[in-house]
Amino acid sequence: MTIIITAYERSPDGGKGLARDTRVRWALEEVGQPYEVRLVSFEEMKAPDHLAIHPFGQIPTYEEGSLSLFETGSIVFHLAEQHSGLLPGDRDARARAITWMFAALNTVEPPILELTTARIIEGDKPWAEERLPLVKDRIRARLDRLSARLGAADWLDETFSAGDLLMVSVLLRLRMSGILDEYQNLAAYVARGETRPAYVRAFAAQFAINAPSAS
Ligand code: GTB
Repeated sequence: MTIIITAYERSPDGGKGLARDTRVRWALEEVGQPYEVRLVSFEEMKAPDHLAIHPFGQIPTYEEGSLSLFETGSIVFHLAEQHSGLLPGDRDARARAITWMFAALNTVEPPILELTTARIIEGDKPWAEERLPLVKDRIRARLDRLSARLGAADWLDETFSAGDLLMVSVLLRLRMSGILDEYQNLAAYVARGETRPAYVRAFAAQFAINAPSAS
């Protein structure tokens, strides 16, 4: 069954791999599943055909025969359940890995997304400069705890899992801000994720479409 995902026709990040199709591509590469990509414009994302798959008109989506999914957490979880490589076999370790998936998306990602909102969407407001340090400190509050938990370990729970895939994907968004580099072990953790061959392939695939030089 051919797997088809959707991605931006041209991502606003110019190929930095920050749009959320990259984490789905990465998961597909980790579990060794070939896939095709349907590129969508901003107009197409809000058109009925796409809304039938993604009720909020976003990317990425995932199609596999009669199954359509949206939300990267759900897509990565589906892949991790269907194929080996992203969740441990041991029941308790598996539950902990799933817990880290939720922690990445529900606890760590929201304050990081606020930084984009504060900088880009609210950047021209008179109070924007005053708000920015508060937003950054809320991120640091999460990273302080995450850094303490990770310590000197390679991954969040012994072996690489879908929890790490999502956590690294979420943290990558922080690199440009300089906040990630305030935490040596988290910066090394993200770099470790980026050197995985599956990530390298996923990044290259999105870069081929989104790089400024791509036609
Ligand atoms: N919770 C959803 C999920 O995890 O799947 C969030 C999906 C989402 O926000 N998708 C974005 C989207 O479709 C694309 S990735 N936005 C259009 C809309 O909501 O109308 C977000 C994104 C965009 C651009 C950059 N960038 O340029 O750095 C980074 C991330």
